[in-house]
Amino acid sequence: MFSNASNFVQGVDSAFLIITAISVFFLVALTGLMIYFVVKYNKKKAIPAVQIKDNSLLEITWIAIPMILVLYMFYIGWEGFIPMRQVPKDAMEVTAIGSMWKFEFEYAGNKQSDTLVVPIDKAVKVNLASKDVLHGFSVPGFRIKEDMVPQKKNYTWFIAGELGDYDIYCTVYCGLNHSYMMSVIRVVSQADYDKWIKALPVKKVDNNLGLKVLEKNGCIACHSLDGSKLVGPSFKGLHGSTSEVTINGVNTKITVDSAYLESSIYDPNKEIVVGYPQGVMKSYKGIIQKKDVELINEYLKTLK
Ligand SMILES: [Cu+2]
Repeated sequence: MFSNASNFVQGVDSAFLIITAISVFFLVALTGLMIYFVVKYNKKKAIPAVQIKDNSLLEITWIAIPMILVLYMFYIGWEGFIPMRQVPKDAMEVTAIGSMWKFEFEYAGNKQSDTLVVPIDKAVKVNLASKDVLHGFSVPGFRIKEDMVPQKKNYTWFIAGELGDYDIYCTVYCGLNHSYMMSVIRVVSQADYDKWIKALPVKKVDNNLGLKVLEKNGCIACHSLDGSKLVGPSFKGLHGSTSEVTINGVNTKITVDSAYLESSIYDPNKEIVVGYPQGVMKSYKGIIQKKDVELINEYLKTLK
């Protein structure tokens, strides 16, 4: 009756079905009774109203039955939820990192992938982290959903029971391109997984200090490193390029050099690149030190 996509499908779906069935029963019963009384006690029939004295049996019944029902609904939810927080000791660990606006997955041995590939029938613990703002890690096919919170450790886990691809969505509104923040869990056989992980290249460790400053201050949430246009101009090829900026309402062509970049970090609204809105970026005076601005400049020179 239930899909075998993950070990949580049965618990979540049965709780959902039972709660839906109880709700539908009461919807039909209460609506039916309401219509019956409207007809039966219609004013045109002029049945005189009678005062009713308290009825203990009736009162106990209408308190006890709903109480048992809501406690039961709590219980089946609780029973389905508790295993989601209890990761088996032999689970394989992967770290999922959310950032504006993509998911990345880090495997042991400093390997990284955009798709979460996992072996079938094996417990997988997914450590959840965020580089910038709140993101969500939701896999509807597996019935799991957890937040990725900056500066906080969170996790989820599952055992995939069927081969195939399952969508991952970010379920926390995280800015402009939130709706594009998706990825896939690919469930493969253990042999295919071993082959895949072996072929996955080891991530190059980027020791560039300037990049670290940009990451730490959240700069690359708005300025891409690959040339794509986000909230602000991309950093790619920026250093040394010619740019048209608006200064006090007048458009001027300037060369992007270290001095211009420093002024853009400390006084971002003085010169606005044509085509971008005014007042979006705050000043980083007192937040990014001068020596760090120099590191940024050194890094941007390499980003051709
Ligand atoms: Cu997101």
